[in-house]
Amino acid sequence: MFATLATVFLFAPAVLSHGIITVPPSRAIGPAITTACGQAITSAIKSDNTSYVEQLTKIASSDNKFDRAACNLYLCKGLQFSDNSANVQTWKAGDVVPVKIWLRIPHEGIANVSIVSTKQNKLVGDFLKIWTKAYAPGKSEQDVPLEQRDFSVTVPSGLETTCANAGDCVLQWWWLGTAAKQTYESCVDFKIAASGPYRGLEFNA
Ligand SMILES: [Cu+2]
Repeated sequence: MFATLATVFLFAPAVLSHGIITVPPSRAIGPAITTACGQAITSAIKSDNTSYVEQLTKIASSDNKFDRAACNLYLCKGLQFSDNSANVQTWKAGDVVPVKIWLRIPHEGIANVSIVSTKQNKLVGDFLKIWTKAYAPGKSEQDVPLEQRDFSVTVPSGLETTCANAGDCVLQWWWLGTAAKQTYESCVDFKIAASGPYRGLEFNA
């Protein structure tokens, strides 16, 4: 009985809260994240794929297989493109993309959705969505306004070069529970479709 309780407490932090993009499908674990981030990180995300970055950072600090250069926990929680290369969305400018967030347990704070260049871990263009306060209030998912967890974003123009190749850019949902001091990130891999074959002719005509 004590062993069972101990186990429950040991894993309790992993099941306290949290969130992830469920639509479109977001980055998941695979062999590459274990190579980059170590088995402890893979196991933690496997047991709770809605966990937060600060917790993963703590876990990484006690795993000597964690490779700081290869695993940036503040970019998609260290989840790797090569584990997700079969799961890439193809969009073009102006596409309206439905996004669903599973807010398993809320923490009130701030959030945004943006395009991030993965090589530089830098925002590309403007936020597609931004909540500067009152994001994810309450105690259960039902307390969170629907438009904070079920919304759409419009694919901006100007990404045709930067995001031409899968893996170069992600759609990132970022959430900080300001009181909880917990950061959540979830990433969707995408590429921008090449322009249609007649478009250049139309513009030149
Ligand atoms: Cu939490």
